[in-house]
Amino acid sequence: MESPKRVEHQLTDKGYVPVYTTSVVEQPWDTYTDTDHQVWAQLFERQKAVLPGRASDEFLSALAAMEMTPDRIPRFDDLNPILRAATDWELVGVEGLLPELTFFDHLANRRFPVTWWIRKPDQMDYLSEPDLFHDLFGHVPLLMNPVFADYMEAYGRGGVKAHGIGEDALVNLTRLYWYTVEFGLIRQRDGLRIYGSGIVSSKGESIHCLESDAPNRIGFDLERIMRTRYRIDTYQKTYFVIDSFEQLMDATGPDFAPIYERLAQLESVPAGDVLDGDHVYNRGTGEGWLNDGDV
Ligand code: HBI
Ligand code: FE
Repeated sequence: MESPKRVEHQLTDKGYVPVYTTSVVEQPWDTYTDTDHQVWAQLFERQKAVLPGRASDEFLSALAAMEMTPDRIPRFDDLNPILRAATDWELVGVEGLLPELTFFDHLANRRFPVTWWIRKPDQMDYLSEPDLFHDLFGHVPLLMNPVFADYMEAYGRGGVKAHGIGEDALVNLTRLYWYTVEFGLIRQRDGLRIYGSGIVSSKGESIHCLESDAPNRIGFDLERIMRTRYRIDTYQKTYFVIDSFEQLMDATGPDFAPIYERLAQLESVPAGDVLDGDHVYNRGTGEGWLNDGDV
């Protein structure tokens, strides 16, 4: 396997992180230390304790269907047959963040890039780039859900197209990823629930996003989301709520080119704003918000 080439430290939406070009690597499972397995176990148990009643039914049933356990870091080779049988997705091991086009191309081909290394014990609550726990526990379970799996492929195809259109289109599309795939909420009969990966892999935000009065919770609106800036280093100021994964899939149906053109004429929206016309589930108090650094 070709050793991955570290390209440079790029300012991405997760801060200055190394970005790799040689994307796929084998999961070096035998190199994981006892500490790595203990970090997996601690993060896994912590989320298993905090997610019932908070994570969406689809996430919880998909997580169970994947049969991952806290005992050891799962082997990608054990998980891929389960995932392929469910939705024809597969995991590929990567070194870390990928150039956007490489990332989109993986998604467009039903390959989810999972970082092979796991965070250190002193990074339990925050790290600047996605590690194995964020990707495998946060992103992979919902790929077992056929509708969400289709959305992720459609998103990848949209990303490849947006890459050809230009930076503004990519910014709009990255916001859509951020406010759905990473930090999305879904409405269930028994209340709002989490499906976003950045939330389900974080104990603090799993509680904050549903129970704090500080953030806005606003109904999903594609163009509103594409205009809305976001935070990369704190809890989100606004969470967007979908009614169903079908709603997400339908939203990616139309050609985005006219939408990008329309949005290019409009101001972006600060992360904490509430607009006329928003379907407001909760108008946040804004307690604890920092007024800098919305990207
Ligand atoms: N690369 N490995 C990896 N994982 C991601 O989640 C990822 C990425 N590159 C770019 C990226 N995410 C975001 O900029 C997306 O919005 C494209
Ligand atoms: Fe992620």
